[in-house]
Amino acid sequence: MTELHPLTQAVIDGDKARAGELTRQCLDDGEDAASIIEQRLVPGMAVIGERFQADEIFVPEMLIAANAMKTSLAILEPLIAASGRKAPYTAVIGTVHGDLHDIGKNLVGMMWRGANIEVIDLGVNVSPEAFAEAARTHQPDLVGMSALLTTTMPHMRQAVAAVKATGVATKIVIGGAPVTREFADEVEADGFAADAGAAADVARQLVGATTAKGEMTA
Ligand code: B1M
Repeated sequence: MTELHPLTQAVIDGDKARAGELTRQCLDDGEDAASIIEQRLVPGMAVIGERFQADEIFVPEMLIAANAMKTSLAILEPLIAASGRKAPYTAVIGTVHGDLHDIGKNLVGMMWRGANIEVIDLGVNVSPEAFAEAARTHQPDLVGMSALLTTTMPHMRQAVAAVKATGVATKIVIGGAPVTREFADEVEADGFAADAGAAADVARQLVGATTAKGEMTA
């Protein structure tokens, strides 16, 4: 088995202090911020996603890994912003109207960031109109919607319809504990993911299949 880079391993281990230290070391060694994200951090989150899907780890470990990656990103993002380089893909994400649950949505957002997608987080209780407005404003490659309550799933249907009505060429991914693939088909979402690891896979498939902005590296 190929040995992982120490920074990749630090993300997998959820070791925030080491992730920060190794990120600075990579920069000192002359690696550029975008390569550190693509070659060191993204592979770590990909491993985490696979382990989560295989039930080898659970939400706490995933959050801990996500926080280690956040520590590293906090160092790198200002450098990337200053260099004018952008992640090749953009997504907006939110929890639908009437729903205040955001832990799962935040995990999906983090996995998407880990897959080199810029994520604009609309927060919770997002109305169909607000999703549509965000689609018009940001022209994202992806729109992600999360719902945790059976009572808020109907708002998801309205939100999908509102985004489609804008005519923006984007792909809509939905998920959340009560959401099923059947429901996603019924409301004509483009993708469904049962968990955050699968959400990263679905995102890669959808943007990879429909845009020509570059290769996803995860
Ligand atoms: Co609420 N709650 N809650 N709650 N809550 C549930 C969801 C519930 C199942 C608990 C229960 O009764 N057993 C139940 C819903 C029943 C139903 O409708 N089927 C419920 C209820 C009823 C309520 C209230 C109505 C309670 C009340 O006030 N009477 C109320 C509603 C408030 C509102 O939203 N309007 C309420 C409130 C809350 C808190 C605020 C206290 C808190 C939320 C805090 C927060 O999110 N900041 C809360 C919590 C914590 C839960 C439970 C315990 C945990 C949810 C969670 O964070 N799970 C939950 C019971 C449970 O799930 N066991 C429950 C961890 C998280 C990582 O998983 O969010 O499923 P999850 O996300 C997963 C996947 O679903 C998927 O990936 C994630 C990672 O793998 N996923 C996506 C999620 N979004 C995705 C989007 C994608 C793709 C995948 O693409 C874009």
